[in-house]
This record gives sequence, C-alpha cells and structure tokens, in this order.
Amino acid sequence: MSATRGFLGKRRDRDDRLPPGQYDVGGGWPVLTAEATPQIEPEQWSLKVDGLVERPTTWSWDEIRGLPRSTYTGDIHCVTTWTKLDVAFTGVSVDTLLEAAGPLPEAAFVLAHSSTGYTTNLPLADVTGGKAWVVWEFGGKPLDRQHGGPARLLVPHLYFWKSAKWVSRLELMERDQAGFWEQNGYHDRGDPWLEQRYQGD
Ligand SMILES: Nc1nc2c(c(=O)[nH]1)N[C@H]1C(S)=C(S)[C@@H](COP(=O)(O)O)O[C@H]1N2
Ligand SMILES: [Mo]
Repeated sequence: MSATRGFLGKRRDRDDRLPPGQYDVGGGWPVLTAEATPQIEPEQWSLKVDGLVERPTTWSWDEIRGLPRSTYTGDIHCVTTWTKLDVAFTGVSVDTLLEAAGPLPEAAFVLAHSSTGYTTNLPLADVTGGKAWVVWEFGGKPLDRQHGGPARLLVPHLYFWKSAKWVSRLELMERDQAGFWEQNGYHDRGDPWLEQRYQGD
C-alpha cells in the first residue's frame, strides 16, 4: 500500500501548488497571443533597458547570451485558469540587466514592451530580487516563436500575461502606467495566489 500512499501524497503536493481557481494543464502548453506572431531573427533582436536609469543599455542577441545565465524551475499560471507545473526556463535574471543599467532612486515601476507593441506594467519590486527573467530556452531547447522566441519576459509569481513575449524593452518609470491587458480590465498586479484576475479583485 505504500505505493498508493506515495501516489496520493504526490497528487496532494501538486494540488497544493495550484492557486485558487486554477487547474493542472498537464503536458500541453496553450498559446495565448493577442497579435500576429512575429518572425524575429536573433540578429535583429535586441533588448533595451531605459527610462529612469543611470545608463540606458541595449543588448544584442550575442551580448545578452554572454551574461551570467539563470534558470527558473517551477510553475506558471495563466489567468484563463491553466497552470503548468514544473517548467524550466533559462535566460538572464532581470537583476543582472538592472545592475548594468542602474535604476534611479525614483524608479518604481516597469513597463515591459514587446516589439509587436504589446505592453504590460509591473512594480519594480516584482522584477527584482530573483523574481523575473528574460528567457530564451524552455526545457533546455530554444524558446518556440509562438511562445515568445527568440526571448520573452518571465515573471512566474504573477499571472502569465505579465510575461511579455518578444520582449524588446523594459522602461523604468516613477508612476504606474497600465499595459495592454491592464487597460482592458485585467488586474494591475495579477497575483494568482490572491486571485487578482480583473480590476477590483
Ligand atoms: N507580446 C505578447 N506577450 C504576451 C501575450 C500577448 O498576447 N502578446 N499574451 C500574454 C498572456 S495573456 C499569456 S497567458 C502568456 C501566454 O504565453 P504562451 O502563449 O507562451 O502560453 O503570454 C503573455 N504575453
Ligand atoms: Mo493569459
């Protein structure tokens, strides 16, 4: 019977990792994209950190891949109620990028921009302290184009709409400015454990 207990124990662990109102999507990975999927060659790709920083900085594909790498292993949660457990993304910590750019003391928010025009806003505190990455690998393989390749933002402790695909710019600001979904009724912060799905939640 120990095998059965082990199985149930494992199931319970997984259930504990599901935020309220979420289900385990299993092996699949839905694609959610508001715009047409762009074809971005790595040679054309760049990422800029600017706004309220001491040193506005742009990294090319080769330059960003030369930075110290960091891997996130854990779960991701989409506001449409799927959760994907035990994913692994590799890229660079946003802390590493901000160390280079030097946020000014008045910087308190970030607007993440995709090269497509998609935007999403975050408190600076939600992308610092090892909580956010710019990633280009999923499960050890290059990130698929439909999932934001060559590189996307990853902020896994918030609902996945905060993880801008095809990220091209992190703009540091003093005041919060709503991004694409936030202007369309989604919650400003989007903490899945507090079930902050829509404005007013
Ligand atoms: N540029 C861009 N980034 C985006 C989106 C989008 O439409 N465009 N959708 C967001 C939403 S709502 C979710 S749930 C995730 C989906 O990522 P996936 O398609 O890799 O699952 O990307 C987020 N980042
Ligand atoms: Mo989403």
